[in-house]
Amino acid sequence: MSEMTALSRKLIQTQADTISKQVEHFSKTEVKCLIRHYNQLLGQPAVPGRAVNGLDRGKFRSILHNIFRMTDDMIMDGVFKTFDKDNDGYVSMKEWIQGLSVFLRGTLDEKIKYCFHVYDFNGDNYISREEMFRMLKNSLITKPTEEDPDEGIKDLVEITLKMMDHDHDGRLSFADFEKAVREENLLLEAFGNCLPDATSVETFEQDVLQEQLEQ
Ligand SMILES: [Ca+2]
Ligand SMILES: [Ca+2]
Repeated sequence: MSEMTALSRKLIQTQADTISKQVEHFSKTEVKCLIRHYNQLLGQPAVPGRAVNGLDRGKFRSILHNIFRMTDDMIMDGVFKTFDKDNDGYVSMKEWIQGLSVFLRGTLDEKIKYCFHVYDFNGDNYISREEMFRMLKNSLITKPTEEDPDEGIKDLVEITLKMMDHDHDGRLSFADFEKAVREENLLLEAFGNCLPDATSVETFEQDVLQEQLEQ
């Protein structure tokens, strides 16, 4: 074992000690696997003192696309914003692992908060008619033969509001969203897929989190 390897092992150990206290659902060993994987994704070791900011939007999107098979750019931007908690334009190691804990193993409560945040694009704590319209328009394939495809989407927004807007103020608060999803879990991803499908979660768990078994 070279000195460098011993040093980087020590560093990962220290990082894992800190991060595993700040995230739910992962053991310290799993956090170590996630750190190694994050370093691979980043393409260079995240050494303290060196200016490595994290995954930028472009890199983050291609990871979501390649690993979690997401395709919707608008939703992926919302996912980026949700992972990048301190809003510095980069997903740091800690932000990545915290985000993954909801992504891969989140409880329904955590997923409701996460999805609401993804869908609230301007961060004003409401999902507005305009935000719903943009997301639904973006995720639905409208037939080119339709005279005014926007009309159908507007109708869909109104139907959605009728279902989910419990206090009737024409927008969805977190309380509205939470109540609706608790009554009908399928509404969790009502405005677009922002969580990975079961198969890619399973593949990720096998490829990344069970890596230690071979070492
Ligand atoms: Ca950040
Ligand atoms: Ca909003």
